[in-house]
Amino acid sequence: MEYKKHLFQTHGDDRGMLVAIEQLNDIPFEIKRIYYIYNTQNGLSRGIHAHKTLEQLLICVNGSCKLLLDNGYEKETVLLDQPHEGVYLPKGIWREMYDFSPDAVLLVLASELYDEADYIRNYDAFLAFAKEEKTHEGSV
Ligand code: T46
Repeated sequence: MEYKKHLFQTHGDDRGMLVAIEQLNDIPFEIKRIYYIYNTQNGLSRGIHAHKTLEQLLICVNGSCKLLLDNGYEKETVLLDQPHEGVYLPKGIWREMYDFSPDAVLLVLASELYDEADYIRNYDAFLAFAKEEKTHEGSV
């Protein structure tokens, strides 16, 4: 699977902890947008889509949640429960976020501004996209 876990350096002292993330140094893209998700209702899932071009880094800066990741060929589940751990998602990964703890804050760094046209929300359309991408990779 094409996602990548990043363990960021922590700067700790007797006051507590600090994590710094620099675009293109710590993550492979320029950050154009930041958003965060919190107060997620118990038992609900978010995401349930893929992106055509967007790259993102997800960090659960407080609490925990799970990610179900799917590239059209294989699926993996990732637990996010460390504020210094991020998951980089390239384009073309179907994602579902679920099992949010009540205190979960999911921070997302994104490579592009918000664009609804970049979303693939239909699973069959996503499978067709993944197949097309794989065919293209094979021909390069
Ligand atoms: C993703 C996962 C991890 C905006 O107006 N601007 C934004 O930048 C975003 C992200 C959302 N919105 C609006 C669009 C919807 O009316 O906020 C509302 C909720 O967005 P959405 O249902 O897409 O949220 P999630 O949690 O299902 O998905 C989000 C991101 O949209 C998506 O890119 O990968 O988090």
